[in-house]
Amino acid sequence: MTDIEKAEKNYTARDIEVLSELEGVRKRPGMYIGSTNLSGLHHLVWEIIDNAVDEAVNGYGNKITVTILRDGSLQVEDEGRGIPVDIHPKAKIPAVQLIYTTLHSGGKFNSKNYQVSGGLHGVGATVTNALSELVEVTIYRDNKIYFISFHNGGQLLSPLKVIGTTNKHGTTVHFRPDPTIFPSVKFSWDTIYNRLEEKSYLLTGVHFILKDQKTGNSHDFYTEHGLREYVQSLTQNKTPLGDVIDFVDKTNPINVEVAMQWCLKDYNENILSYANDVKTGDGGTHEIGFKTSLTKTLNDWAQQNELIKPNQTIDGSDIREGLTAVISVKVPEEKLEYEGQTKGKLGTPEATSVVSNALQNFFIYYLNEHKEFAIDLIKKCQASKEAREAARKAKEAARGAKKKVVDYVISDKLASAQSKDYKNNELFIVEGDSAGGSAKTGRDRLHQAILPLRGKPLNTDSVSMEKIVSNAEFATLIQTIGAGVGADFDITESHYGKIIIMTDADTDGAHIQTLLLTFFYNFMKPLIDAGMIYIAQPPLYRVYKKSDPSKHIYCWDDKELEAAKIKIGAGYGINRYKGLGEMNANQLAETTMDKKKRVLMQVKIDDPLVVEKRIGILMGKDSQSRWNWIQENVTFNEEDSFLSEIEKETGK
Ligand code: 28F
Repeated sequence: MTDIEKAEKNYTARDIEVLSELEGVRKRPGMYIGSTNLSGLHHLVWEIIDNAVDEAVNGYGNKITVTILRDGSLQVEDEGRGIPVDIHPKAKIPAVQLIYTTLHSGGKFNSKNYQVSGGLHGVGATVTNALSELVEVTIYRDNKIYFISFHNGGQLLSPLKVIGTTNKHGTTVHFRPDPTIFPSVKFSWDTIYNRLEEKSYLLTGVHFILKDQKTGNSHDFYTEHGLREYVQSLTQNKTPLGDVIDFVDKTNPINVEVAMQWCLKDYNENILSYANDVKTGDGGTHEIGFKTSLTKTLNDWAQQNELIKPNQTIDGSDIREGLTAVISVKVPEEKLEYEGQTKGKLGTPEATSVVSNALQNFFIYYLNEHKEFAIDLIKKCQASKEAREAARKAKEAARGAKKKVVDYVISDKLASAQSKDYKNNELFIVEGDSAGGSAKTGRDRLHQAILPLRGKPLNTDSVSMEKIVSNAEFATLIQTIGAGVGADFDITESHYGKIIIMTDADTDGAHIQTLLLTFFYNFMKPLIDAGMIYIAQPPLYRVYKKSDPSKHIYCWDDKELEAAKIKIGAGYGINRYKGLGEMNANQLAETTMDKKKRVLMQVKIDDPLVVEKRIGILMGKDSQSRWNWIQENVTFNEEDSFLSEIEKETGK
């Protein structure tokens, strides 16, 4: 029998089955990690961290260290029991090899080893392995150091072996994502930093340490009072009404922990929820229990204490306006259910009543113990109701009697879209009159409206609603969008399906973008949540044939510039666009507005904690903390001080 025949014979059915499972993950990575962009790349990290977190949640180890190594690969270490290494009776391979090469082997289905686990139910390790070009697992248990490694998408490289003795216990996983799967394999310090910060709020008493070998940076996240500190960090730049209210209720197999705080001059409701330390961004049964119980409890208390008339009620949306709350439930494995495909929405039915009762019991007690606060809170809710009604009346009035005046204000600036098909209409907010003029000329008149902004809009962070609506630029913008503002904002009334911010690609333009985004975040946040806010990306360069300028290529970055020079060949010229005004109407339309050719960046909130803090620091009144943040996070280069003019290079 030849060597090849021998090798083939060795391939047991099992190996082929393992191959196909790993192959399956590599063929459709999106099914497991959502995408292969940077967010998908970091899912590999979350899976490994979640396995380490599961071990700590169950009481084994209180230190998890994440290191970005010099070569860009990543390492996660925990001080748990160490992944089991015993030979699995059926599969005839060590447990760790099973966990890293088969999809449904995590063993986390049976709750004997785990009370709660938030990961992809044990498939996380295999997914990370399948999508990595190298995975090395070092296990410290039973006074021995075990080592096993995989490469090329999860193929066994070095079978499990003992490489030393130790009195430590825990698991270390080092992995390098596969560059043939991920366009970028560059881990982001900020992304991992924010995730570990969030984990440390959810898991008190555990040190989450992040290190970067290249920069020498390191940070240790540790909280004693979890969610209370989480809410404090979310409201640090706001005007709090009362203290953070928090409680834990473990009287039920489903454990509940809530922290919440109301703030004034905040028109959003900021409710975050988690199930087994994994964010449930689409809410679910625990959030429903929280919201219904909060409304019922406050109304009952207000009635009992005769702070509202018998037939009067306080509206849930008025109660939740200005509320920052974090809800965290721990659901035993066998009760854990999700709605829909993602794990973003908790489906466990009894979580509703468990959270509802837990909140009601505590909140009634708290209100009785803090009558002053309760009265202020009810006043705040009534003020919210009045503000909402005032804003609605203003909107009705604007539509009614004073129609001409308002239309005059708008028409003076706005070049409106002819179509009434609001969903397909787009509003371009353009910096400056010259660009505004070109945009009006070059636009698709049926679906595209242009609102030129004169100068810099007002910084609206932590200013009152009155100041906003009396500011000409924002009053026009609010009327133009037509969906109200703040508490009265109703996204279904928006006159546009897309709102596109189009500014120069310079520091002034960037500043205007942040001022507009701050306004939308504070007063029309549903537009951001619905993904309706975009930033136009005008080209940076135009490379053209000097002898025949009709031959030209637009470029959006330096890589495209180099490619365009080659494509146009000898005798090329380059325009460097410093501002929209340097493009004529049809260049602007062709490159930045035409649906078929333009590049738009959609504004999304990946991490509410980051946005909340970032806006507070960058746009708030405390210039010292802004200065500190810029010192720590912004690297200025000479390019910023003078925008280098690209000379009209003669083609080489
Ligand atoms: C850096 C990443 O993955 N840590 C882990 C353990 C510990 C156990 C375990 C993991 C499969 C069948 C349960 C040990 N001793 N860090 C990690 N630490 N997995 S992953 O068990 C998986 C078993 O059921 C462990 C006793 N019970 C569980």
